[in-house]
Amino acid sequence: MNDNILRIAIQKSGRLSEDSLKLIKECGIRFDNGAGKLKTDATNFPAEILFLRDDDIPGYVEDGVAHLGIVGENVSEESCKDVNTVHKLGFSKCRLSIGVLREAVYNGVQDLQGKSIATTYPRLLEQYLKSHDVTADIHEISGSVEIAPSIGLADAVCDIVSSGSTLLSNGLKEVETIFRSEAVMIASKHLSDIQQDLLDQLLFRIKSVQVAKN
Ligand code: PRT
Ligand code: ZN
Repeated sequence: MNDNILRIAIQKSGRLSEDSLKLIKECGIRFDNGAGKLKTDATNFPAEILFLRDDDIPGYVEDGVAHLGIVGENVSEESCKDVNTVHKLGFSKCRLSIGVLREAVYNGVQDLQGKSIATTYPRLLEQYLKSHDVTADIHEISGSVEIAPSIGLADAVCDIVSSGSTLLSNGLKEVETIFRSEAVMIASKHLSDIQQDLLDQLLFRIKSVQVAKN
C-alpha cells in the first residue's frame, strides 16, 4: 500500500455527500468526480477519494484501507471503531432523540423502564439508558423506525431528528435528546509520517475555510 498518499473516504450518495465534496474542493483539492465512480485521484494533492456508504466508513478507516473519513458523529460513535476524531466539520447537524406517541403520558426517562424502543442506534441508546438506570427492550431495525409505535412494534423510537417533521407526521413527540451530532473527520490511528503531515496540511486548510466563513 502506498504510504505517501491520503485516501479519503466520503459518502457516495446521501445527506453528507454534497458538503463533503464541497469541503474538499474548498480546500483547493481538485479531482474528477465523474458520475458512478467509486474512487478518484486528486490532481494537485497526494490524495485519493473513495465513495462509500457512510456506515462502512469507520470500519475502513479503522482497518487503514482509508486513512481519513467524513461521517456523522452518530455513525462513528455507534460503530465503536478504533479511530481518531480529528475535527468537527459543522455540517449535517442533527440529534439522536427518543420519541413516543403524542398521546402517551411521559414524565421522564424512568417512564421508559420495561418499554420497547425501536432504533438503528442500539449501542448509543443502551449507553444512554444505562447511564439513567433504565432497562428497556431495544429492538434493532434498519429503517422506517418512526412507524414502529403506530403499528404496535414498539412503545418508543430512538432515531435521528433534524426538523422534527418526520416524528410529527408519524404521531410522535420528541421526549429526550440523547446525542447531538454533526459531520466529523475521522482518521486512522496508523498513519505514516508523510500521511500525518498531509493530514496536518489538510486540517490547516479546513480550519482556514471555516474561519473565512465565520
Ligand atoms: O446510503 P448511506 O448508508 O450512505 O446513507 P444513509 O441513508 O445511512 O444516511 P443519510 O444520507 O440519510 O444520512 C447521513 C448522515 O446525515 C446521518 O448519519 C446524520 O449524521 C446526518 N443527518 C442529518 C441525518 C439527518 N440530518 C436526518 N434528518 N440523517 C438522517 N436524517 C433522517 C432521519 O433518520 C429521519 O428519518 O431524516 C428523518 C428526520 O428528519 P426530520 O427533518 O423530519 O426531523
Ligand atoms: Zn448509512
